[in-house]
Amino acid sequence: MRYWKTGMMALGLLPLALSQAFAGEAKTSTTDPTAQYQAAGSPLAGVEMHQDINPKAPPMTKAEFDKARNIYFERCAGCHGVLRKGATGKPLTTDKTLAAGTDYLKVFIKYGSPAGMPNWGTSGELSDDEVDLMARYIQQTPPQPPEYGMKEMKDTWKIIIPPEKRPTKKMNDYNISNIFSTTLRDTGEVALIDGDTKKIISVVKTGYAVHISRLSASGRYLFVIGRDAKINMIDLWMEKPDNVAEIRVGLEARSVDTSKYKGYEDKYAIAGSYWPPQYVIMNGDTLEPLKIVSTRGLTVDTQEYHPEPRVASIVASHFKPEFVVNVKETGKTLMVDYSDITNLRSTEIGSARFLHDGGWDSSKRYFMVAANQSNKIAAIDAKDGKLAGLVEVGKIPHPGRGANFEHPKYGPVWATGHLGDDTIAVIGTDPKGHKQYAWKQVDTLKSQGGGSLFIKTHPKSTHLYVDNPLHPDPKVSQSVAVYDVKNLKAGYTVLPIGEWAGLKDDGAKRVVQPEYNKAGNEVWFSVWSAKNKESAIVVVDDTTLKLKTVIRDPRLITPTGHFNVYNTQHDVY
Ligand code: DHE
Repeated sequence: MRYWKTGMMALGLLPLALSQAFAGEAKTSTTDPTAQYQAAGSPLAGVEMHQDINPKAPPMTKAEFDKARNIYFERCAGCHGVLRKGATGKPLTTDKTLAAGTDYLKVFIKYGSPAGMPNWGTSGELSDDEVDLMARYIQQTPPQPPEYGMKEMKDTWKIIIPPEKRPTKKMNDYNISNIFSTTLRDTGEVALIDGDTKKIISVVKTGYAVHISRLSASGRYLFVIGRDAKINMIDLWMEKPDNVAEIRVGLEARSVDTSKYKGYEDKYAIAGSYWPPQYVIMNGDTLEPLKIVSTRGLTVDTQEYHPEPRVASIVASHFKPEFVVNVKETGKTLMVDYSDITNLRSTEIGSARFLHDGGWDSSKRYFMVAANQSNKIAAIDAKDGKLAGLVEVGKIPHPGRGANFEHPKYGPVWATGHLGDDTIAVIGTDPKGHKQYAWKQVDTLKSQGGGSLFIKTHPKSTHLYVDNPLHPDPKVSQSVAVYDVKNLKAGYTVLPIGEWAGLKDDGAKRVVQPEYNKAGNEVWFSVWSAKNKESAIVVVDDTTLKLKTVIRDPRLITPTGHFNVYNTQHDVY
């Protein structure tokens, strides 16, 4: 609060036009959930980039420039974009920054802004010298990371075990449909955990700051993608499941999936990248890159060119041989028909900017995707290839894949929590049986608070779990709220998952991502602390809501997401 006042007093001394160019309505600090979420480091920090000299900008030595570039990609690029054209944060192009000048920019960086810019200086994250450095850096022409095409992909592509040398049947005794792939974020690995015995089967090396795991249609191959755009393909049939192929599809990425339509099972894989902004279709059993498509183009609303529209979530349609590719900055969903990749056809469905994460409704016909900074959920009809609805929800929806359940009054519904407020939006998804409620927010539940990332239920369960890992109060971030979907009015019960983990360390113990086992009677949570602190996985009995097991192991470093093979393979949530 004190910082806010000081910052605003300082901003108040600045020319009105300039403060308006950067201003907005709400204050953010570096501890705010949204700032924490989006300001994760980008692997582009270490990449050599082309640099133009800008004679109008304040001078910088090469060493200063390189240091500032690193800081920019570690703290700023997530919101302002690689080319600084603006993403969820304001544009920082030189026409704006040179006009603002060093002194103005320093105040801005140090104290933050009402529009959501964190207070990097007063929070202690950047020293005064670093604030000065960054103020000068953003007046330089943005350095451009290199493009990354077929040659670069092929140079990194490795078939570790060719398809003909792989097992012809399952060579282990694991119940592979109940294996969990747990992201070990900061070690660049996944832990494959036996869901029946709760023992770690193996820890497999993957990309940097590994992000998500997805399954092939058959459930045999596990695909893992790191933020450095490295994809690892793991064969679960091997005696000890391990990597059989790998590739780097770009310089920074978040999403991967595989073809699921009848007749195309395990045939193709697809990955989308943040940089360069493009997606690539690959061979499903070798990861050989086949077709790269750029996503640069025009925004859905003002229809202006955006040079850096990042590829966010991707899912495989169950209705057609299509991938559903969500492009963040342009606000467009591309239905990419993979039945003929030489003559690739794609239907472009416009909804709202900043498409991010999402999941299917219970019929798997409608993909519900969050346009996060637009505070909307778009319902994409995968059967008719069009926008079915665009629903206004709370502040910064973040569903993960969301939660489907039968509402006593509104019929089949899908729900999302929010990063920016304490609500859960419940949306009607049944245009046939409950037409008047379809694509409307029919109910709002109160949650423990903002900073929620994932919400989950299961067709066999009547419970709905909502995490809050980015809430500033540890009591909230270290616990989870559970609702009874048959009696939503009763509110929620809080499960102290962090405490149940029984860790001696004073780590952050952020409780993240509920994930059911195959049977739908257990729920797994990561208790996520820093790299140098102990973390754990807590398993809850879904019937009694009591602690079932804690998985503790020195190899479980920074566990975040976990993906049950069966539920991920079949989109059960
Ligand atoms: Fe994620 C999904 C992007 C930060 C854990 N994350 C996704 C998806 C995208 C995305 C586009 C959807 C993929 C899909 O379905 O194909 N995530 C981003 C970011 O850009 C962001 C904000 C910042 C960053 O620099 O990466 C970000 N994400 C995080 C985290 O800090 C989380 C909590 C911890 C971590 O491991 O990094 C995190 N994201 C996850 C998880 C999923 C995910 C667990 C998959 C959810 C699911 O149920 O499928």
